Amino acid sequence: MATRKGTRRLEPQMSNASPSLDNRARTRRYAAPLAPASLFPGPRMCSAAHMVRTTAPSQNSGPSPRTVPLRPMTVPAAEAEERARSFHDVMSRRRTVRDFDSRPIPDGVLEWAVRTAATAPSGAHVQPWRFVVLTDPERKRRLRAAAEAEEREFYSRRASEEWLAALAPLGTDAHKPFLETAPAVIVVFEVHKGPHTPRPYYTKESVGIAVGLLLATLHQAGLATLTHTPSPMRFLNEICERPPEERGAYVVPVGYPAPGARVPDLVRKPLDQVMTRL
Ligand code: IYR
Repeated sequence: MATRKGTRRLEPQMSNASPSLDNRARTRRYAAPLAPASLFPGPRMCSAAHMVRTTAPSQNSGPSPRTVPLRPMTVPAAEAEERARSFHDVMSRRRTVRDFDSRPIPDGVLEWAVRTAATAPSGAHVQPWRFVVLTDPERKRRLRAAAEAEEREFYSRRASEEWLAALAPLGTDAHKPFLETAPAVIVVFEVHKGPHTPRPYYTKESVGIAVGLLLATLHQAGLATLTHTPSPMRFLNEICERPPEERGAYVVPVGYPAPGARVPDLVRKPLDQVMTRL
């Protein structure tokens, strides 16, 4: 089979492709449609540390992927638990915040957070995400007005009694002042197949992981976030000037919490309720 730059021959670790598929079958499965070559930049630009070979080149009779040396994290084993614990201590203080201060977000933070989000693994390395950062007050005002219109429908008609009961401990309603008071709102879109974009795979999983990294980075930088999910989200395309192949998935207000901000008294499940070892 001819080798072509840009042909997908790497398999992201999140793929559940059957290990029993032989290499030719995998190549067929992953070769079409072609991702733009720009998704697989040359070795010097490539930071795709999550990509792995399907086979070592010397044992592979078929085409082999372009590879670069892994830049492994070098954490001494004796420090691993402490590193994990200290990251947990930071992340365990993250809370969804609904009261924001007008204090501006320091320069560069949003860019680093989006860069970090965009390091997420994605199905076939398609990177099916777009982060639209809104800071213009008029744009945020329009966003709030449109989101509140959807939410009024949700709270008065669409939501089941069961759903409303589940939301009661959060104290949410159709009012979304944070969409204006937060100094920035990041609207996250899934990017589907379009005139200039390839078909994505595992889109929700990929974008969900990216948003997790976004929230973690912003929290680490001292900023508060809210993961807001108005439904339906089609109105986001017009406000964010995005084409129809992009679908709004998350609305993330970002900023410093208001002085004296309070959050619901929620308890996280302990380890034995979320982890099973076999
Ligand atoms: N989108 C509504 C309702 C809502 C739904 C869930 I699931 C939440 O965890 C919180 C709210 C709203 O934003 O109010």
